[in-house]
Amino acid sequence: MCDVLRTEGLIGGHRLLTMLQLEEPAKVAVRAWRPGDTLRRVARATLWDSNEHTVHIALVAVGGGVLDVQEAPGALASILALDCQRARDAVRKDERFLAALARRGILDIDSVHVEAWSFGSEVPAGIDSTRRLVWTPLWLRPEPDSNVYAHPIEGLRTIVDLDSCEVLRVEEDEDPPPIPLTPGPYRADQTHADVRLRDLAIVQKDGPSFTVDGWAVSWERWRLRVGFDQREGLVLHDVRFVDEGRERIVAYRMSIAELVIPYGDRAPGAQRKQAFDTGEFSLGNFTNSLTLGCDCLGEIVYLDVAVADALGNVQEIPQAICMHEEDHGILWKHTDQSDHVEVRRSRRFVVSSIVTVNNYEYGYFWYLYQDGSIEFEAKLTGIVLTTAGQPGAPAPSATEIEPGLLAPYHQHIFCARLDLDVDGGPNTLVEVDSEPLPPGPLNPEGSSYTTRQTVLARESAAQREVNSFTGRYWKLVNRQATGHLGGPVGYKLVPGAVTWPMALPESVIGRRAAFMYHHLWATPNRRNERYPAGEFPYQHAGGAGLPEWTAQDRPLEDTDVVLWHVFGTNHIPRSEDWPVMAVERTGFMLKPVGFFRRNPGIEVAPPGAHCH
Ligand SMILES: [Cu+2]
Repeated sequence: MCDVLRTEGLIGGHRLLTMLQLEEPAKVAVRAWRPGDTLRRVARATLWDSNEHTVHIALVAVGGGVLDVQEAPGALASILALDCQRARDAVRKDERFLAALARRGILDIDSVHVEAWSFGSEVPAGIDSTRRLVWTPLWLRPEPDSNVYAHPIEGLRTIVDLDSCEVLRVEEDEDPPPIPLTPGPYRADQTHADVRLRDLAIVQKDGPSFTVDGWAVSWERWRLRVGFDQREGLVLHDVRFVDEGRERIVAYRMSIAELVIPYGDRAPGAQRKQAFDTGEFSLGNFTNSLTLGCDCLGEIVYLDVAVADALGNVQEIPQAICMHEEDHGILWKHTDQSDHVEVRRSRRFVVSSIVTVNNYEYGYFWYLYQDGSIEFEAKLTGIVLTTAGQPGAPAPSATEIEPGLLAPYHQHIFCARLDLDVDGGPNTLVEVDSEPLPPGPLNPEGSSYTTRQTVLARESAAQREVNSFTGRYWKLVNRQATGHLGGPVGYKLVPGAVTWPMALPESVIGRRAAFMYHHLWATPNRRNERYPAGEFPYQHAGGAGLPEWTAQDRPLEDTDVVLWHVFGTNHIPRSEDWPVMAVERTGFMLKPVGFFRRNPGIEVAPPGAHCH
């Protein structure tokens, strides 16, 4: 693929490959496919010309030639590893920067950790706003194995043009706080951690209960295809459940389409901390190679993935996706009046991957359950971002975690793109609230309540927030497929930990990530509507993506509905998040509602010999 792009002169020199993705075929073509049919496989290459400042999208037939090249007017490419490297190299050689470090007594540039961060969209006066920029927060590395985040160098940063590699500004504040030199070690050889437990072995003497054929996975009654994308990372496709011998479709494609981290502190330069880890950094690039016994325990099957770099070199990431089974407590239990006990263990199937984006790790974990439920859980770990302040001074938007070492308040806001096809579709979106019946004949005792079900018939009506007072959930129903009592079959989206954006809607990040201001959006499925902040969020002023599409207010009833669920955490750091934070979780569940005749877990056999 990359060879074709190179031969055609589309990559090489100042022509860079920003991303190589599968151009997924139209759903109708996939649905019509039968074994033996050929379906043309096409790759989608996003190209950046750093001389011309243009983005082009090239479609390339797998094993064939270039099919199409189109310019994306006004777009800026996302940030590339090559960009970051060149920007850091330029900074490290800049005389003004070196002089500023020397004024702080730092003479060894190798002791300085420079990061290249996306810029937001607020370009300082005097800099051409059409340039593609990064800024560079700094940390000190006093020893080769130091935790650099313990030692932020506050009050000094640079702005670099990613394409010309010019250092455009060296920003230096007067009277900066001292560099904290408080400890931050977390490596075992530094901490000598010695709290130990006895061995815990996961033994599946007969092997795992799932089979893998390429990317197709079959476990228990679930059938699915696992996928990977350079931008979104882990993706699930074509998720089905075998019900009474019939494969029933639940989801066509599910991914985390955006992850944005707005910071809430006011240190100089802090207004730029609003990274779109998916849309600006292409999260899939940072996928870890996982290790058995550490990242994943038990009988593991791994999938390898590959990403292409800016020059079209393919880099394989072995063991990038982990698949395994977990015991998950009990699935159900009942002891009856005669003391007869029925109990079932719950086993869940886990597909996961972990990325490292600078200081943070994100684990994406999808779980399939034996009662027909699906869960997504993000696991947030790694090291909190740090800044420096005067020890003990008031810090209204940060936690002082060591004297003078500040962890600013911030939010991790995810947006899942859930292309569900409940029982094959078409689907209709319904909001369900529980509420007391009005006092009077309908509710004489005052304790009766009911559910109010509202069809969210258009895009404008489908921009919703959670409501824990009414136990609100949303369900996608298929009105053409009726369950055994005649009602439409459905799956419901059950929100878990959600947050609310603290940035004001009129702020830079409020405009750029306007999708944050609803927990639920719904759109009719369009192949080119893939990311909630738009296709090209890099330095984009905002308005693209969900706000733009849904302004059409398209009808949603009995159509191919895509749900966009916004969730995440508001991270007010604790001293216990330091020096590395224990996993924090956020996510959601999808549960069948009227989809099955009864609890699918009833078909699960008892535990057998182990139960005594
Ligand atoms: Cu955090």
